[in-house]
Amino acid sequence: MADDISSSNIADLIGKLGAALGPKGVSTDPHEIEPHVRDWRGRWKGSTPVLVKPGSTEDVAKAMALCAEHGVAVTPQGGNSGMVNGGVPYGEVLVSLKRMNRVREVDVLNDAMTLEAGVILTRAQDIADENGRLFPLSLGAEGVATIGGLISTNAGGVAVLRYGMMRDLVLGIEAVLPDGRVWNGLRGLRKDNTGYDLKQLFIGAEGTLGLVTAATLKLFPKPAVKETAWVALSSPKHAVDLLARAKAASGGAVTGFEIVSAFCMSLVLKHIPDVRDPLTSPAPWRVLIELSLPRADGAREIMESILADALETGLIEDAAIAESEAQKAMMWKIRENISVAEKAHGKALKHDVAVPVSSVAQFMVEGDALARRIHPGVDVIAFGHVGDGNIHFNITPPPGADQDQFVDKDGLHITKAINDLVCSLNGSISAEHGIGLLKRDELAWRKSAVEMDMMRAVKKALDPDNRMNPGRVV
Ligand code: 2HG
Ligand code: ZN
Repeated sequence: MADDISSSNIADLIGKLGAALGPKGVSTDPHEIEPHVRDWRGRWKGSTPVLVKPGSTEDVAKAMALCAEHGVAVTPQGGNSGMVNGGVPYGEVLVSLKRMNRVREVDVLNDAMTLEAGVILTRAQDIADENGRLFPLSLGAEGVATIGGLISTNAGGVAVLRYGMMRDLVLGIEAVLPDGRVWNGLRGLRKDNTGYDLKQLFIGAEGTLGLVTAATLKLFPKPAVKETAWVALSSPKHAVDLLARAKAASGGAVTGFEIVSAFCMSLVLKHIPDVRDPLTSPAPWRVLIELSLPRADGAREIMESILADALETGLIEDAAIAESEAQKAMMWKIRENISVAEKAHGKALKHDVAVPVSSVAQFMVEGDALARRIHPGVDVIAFGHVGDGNIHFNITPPPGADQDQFVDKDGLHITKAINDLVCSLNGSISAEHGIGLLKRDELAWRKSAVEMDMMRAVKKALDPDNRMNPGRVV
């Protein structure tokens, strides 16, 4: 790795960055840097000699060229809400894209908008809404996550079963390469068969190939109505069966299908203010179902008939349909705050895994038994995106255990066993959070040699000096 971090080289680089980007573009103030070198979950702490805050693509290009000239590595950062230790710097120059938050274009007839990397997801949703369209990506961290970070991690969230992941929502990107060259790939085309689809390399690359500075994103029609229900049921198997029935009975209108265990529910009730369970059922699972429909009339009947049929056949124990926006918001508040409640509860081993939807129930039952057998006393925080086969299967240490010791060492037997189970079901050890540093070593032996060879060849071709977020992913 051509990474010259000698202090005179760094001091020289910082001076040149300051001259090129101006005072707004560079900071060495420890107070300003502090929140950028910790992860959201409070598990990792890194360091950086300098925080670079470019205001434009030209600034990014200048900064990257200077870092290349000085042989210094770079870690890009968006909203810093990641979960796999991918955006925390460990001595690299930290580039935060947050100042780049302009709307470049909204092309309503083309159902597309072009935004800079620092635009926050909720703002992107609002811009679409103001233009009579929907930008469907939605997730718990949407108030802080940025377009650049969401692209770099190929974010998923709660609407993937209908609209896809970020990878499916991007028409074009602009990126700055490790040597400072700018690639303008901001094409708003649905069809473009002109060779390799290079933008896809940058999506989910976690900043290891270059810096995404802007993107052209797909827009969709706004649904006329959303019907939201909260369901109590006895097993993940019933949830998967309910999903299939809901999809068939609604003509594919299911836009959300999220499972929540009773333990998750108890954590949310304990740690999040002003929450109540819309159902009093003692059943061990809850599911949030959301249908998005183009017409208001008849929408309620579709949801009612799905639930009536499921009640009659014993698939569900109880159900409540939201009667107001406030009730819908309560259902989503519970779901979206599980991560926050888990954080308040303490440290946890994170497993963001995917299996085919048809194997979700088997995974959840066997995974639960495995974790408790390997480490008696643990609790399982199981929730997530059943419709995508993506379950968050987080494990908390037994009461009284040293939390750091558990997540960094003792609990790793559980992680190995869970991931073995996932792979035996033809699944993935990272569904939507990425690889970062956390899963890098495991990825290297989980993937086939030929797949790792191809990934390393791509990395070498675009970042020959290994200066872009080195050590992450590959
Ligand atoms: C969610 O679905 C997020 O709420 C976070 O992906 C999952 O904290 C987690 O494990
Ligand atoms: Zn998730």
